[in-house]
Amino acid sequence: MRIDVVTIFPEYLDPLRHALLGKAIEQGKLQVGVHDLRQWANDGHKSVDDSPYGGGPGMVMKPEVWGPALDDVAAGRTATRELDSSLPHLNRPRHDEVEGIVAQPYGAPAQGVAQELEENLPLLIVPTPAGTPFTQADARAWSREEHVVFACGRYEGIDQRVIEDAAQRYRVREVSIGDYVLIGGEVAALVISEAIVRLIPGVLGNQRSHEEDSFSDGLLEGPSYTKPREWRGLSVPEVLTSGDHGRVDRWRHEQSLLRTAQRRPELLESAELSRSDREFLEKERGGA
Ligand code: 6GU
Repeated sequence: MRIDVVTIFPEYLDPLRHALLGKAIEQGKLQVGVHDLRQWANDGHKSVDDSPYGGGPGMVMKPEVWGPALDDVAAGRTATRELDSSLPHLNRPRHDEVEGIVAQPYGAPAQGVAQELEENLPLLIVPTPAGTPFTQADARAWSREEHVVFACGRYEGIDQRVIEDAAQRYRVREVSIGDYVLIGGEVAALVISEAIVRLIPGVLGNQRSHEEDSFSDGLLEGPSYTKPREWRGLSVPEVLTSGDHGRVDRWRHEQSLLRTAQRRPELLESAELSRSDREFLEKERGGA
């Protein structure tokens, strides 16, 4: 996967080099480019925003700056700094060299079925509090993308024609990471990148830990414990030290149900609950 981020705060994206994402870069599973939007500014002041038509507070980001930026990034015409991993370089071959994968140009081919054209386009993610909610299902789907581009605007937004026009070169998604307002899309781009990259096969290393993630089955994960068995007068639940795997699995599932009912009751409506799950919750609700 390749991730490009266009932003007026490139340093804000430095965490992409660390920890899990840095490891993915080392493994050749991820390339990251961060691009300063001001490179595409076309006046002496390098201005990227202007006052909104129709009046009102704040500033709106200019189409004449964003348009060429997104054109260049879609076409791979960027001379900006590649983010290297912060981990020591391992000098491993990249996976596309090992597996003989040929790089695909992202420009529109001369012919082809409309749907195929659509499928070859890179994904443009525009973080905005006015977007559709970003979910684990999105993270799963996007972890299979070849080229993901983030357009980070300030919260007052980017001129909407930029988003409309970008649909000629990208599949465009305007998404929100929650019901609160951030100053700009940068932190959201970090959040979404981490959620996606950890699902690229081989990056997290442990398939089972994906399957047990909160949300994978529509429920929250229950509590976890490690040694020592007694700590500050608190004991680890007895079942976990019983060695009875069947009992452990059942207990963990019940803890998921209880926690979800308590903290995110709306999730239970769309979760696939068995008859015994429903009976368990009914009994708990009754305070039995
Ligand atoms: Cl994706 N962007 C911004 N700027 N603010 C947000 C957000 C995104 N999601 C919630 N608040």
